Amino acid sequence: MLAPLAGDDIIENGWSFRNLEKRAAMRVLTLAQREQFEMEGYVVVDGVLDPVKDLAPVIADCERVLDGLAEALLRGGRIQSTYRDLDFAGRLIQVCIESGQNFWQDFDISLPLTGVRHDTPINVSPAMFRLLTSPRLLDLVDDLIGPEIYSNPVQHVRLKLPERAVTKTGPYSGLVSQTPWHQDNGVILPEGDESKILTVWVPVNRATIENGCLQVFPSSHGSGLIPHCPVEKGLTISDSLLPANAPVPLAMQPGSVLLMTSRTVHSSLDNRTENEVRISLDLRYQPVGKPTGRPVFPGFVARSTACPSSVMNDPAGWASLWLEARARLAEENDPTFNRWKAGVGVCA
Ligand SMILES: O=C(O)CCC(=O)C(=O)O
Ligand SMILES: [Fe+2]
Repeated sequence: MLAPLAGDDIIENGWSFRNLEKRAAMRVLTLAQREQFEMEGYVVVDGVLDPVKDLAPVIADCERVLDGLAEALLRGGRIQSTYRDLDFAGRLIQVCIESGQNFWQDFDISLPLTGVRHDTPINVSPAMFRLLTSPRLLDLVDDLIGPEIYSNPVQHVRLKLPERAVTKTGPYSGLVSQTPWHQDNGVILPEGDESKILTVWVPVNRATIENGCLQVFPSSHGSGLIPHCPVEKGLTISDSLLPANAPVPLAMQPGSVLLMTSRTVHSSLDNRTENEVRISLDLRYQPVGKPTGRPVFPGFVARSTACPSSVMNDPAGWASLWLEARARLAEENDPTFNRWKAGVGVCA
């Protein structure tokens, strides 16, 4: 509880009127939004981020990564031009189709779960750090989990490609295509089960039913962790264990944010467009001091009133944490990231 400020009018439970007003002013979610989150396990909050101030730098950063990729591919004779005149989506699609490759890892803000090498690309850039630590996002998180906020390392940048640009042979990742039904709790180790990890899904451009927006089963978060099975795209819940109600697709505008509990069952649709790349970040935050469920990857304190000096403010410090993890993982055997085995129980 906040201590009353000197000179405040004290009311009987120890709160001052001024503090109560201050707390009310800090609330970001409306009562209806908070109720929806609690009852249905998710809520879309509009107008959280500023498309120009908060999201345009993320797109510019992806353009910078694509510049580097296109130049390297041109030098290697894999493409005929760097396609600098095309917009981001057109250029990425062209580069993928012509080179026959997809490039999720170059843009991502996490390492892969297997086969980390000393030169595995990871885009831990200042622009990405600024989005992860955006005060507007953290105010929203603060409203649900309180002011001691840890950035959980289960996080991604996803560039969902139209089907025609997804490679049919060679390496492939769920980060560029449809995501199967799962709970985020299903993709971490059991030690994080009670950590109250909040998923924050951020569309960077518009997410539509056509280009592969998310869909959720409302109120699917109440019955605990459902068994998941390893499949080509990662982990999924088998059809027979999916909730009986109807899923809801969540078309979203840039600036809006989806908040989900770690037990909410969700997936994403196929990108059925010809020319759109759905760009999004999925981030996770949890109270400080609890296991993340992915201990080999680094998180950081994003906000703290109890210990302000513990907060990571430096983009380079954040990048170093990931580069150190990469150096360590490149020398080790692949660690275990989840609890599910193919071919046993419901996965047999
Ligand atoms: O963006 C997607 O397609 C899937 C995202 C997801 O599963 C998540 O944010 O937890
Ligand atoms: Fe997810």
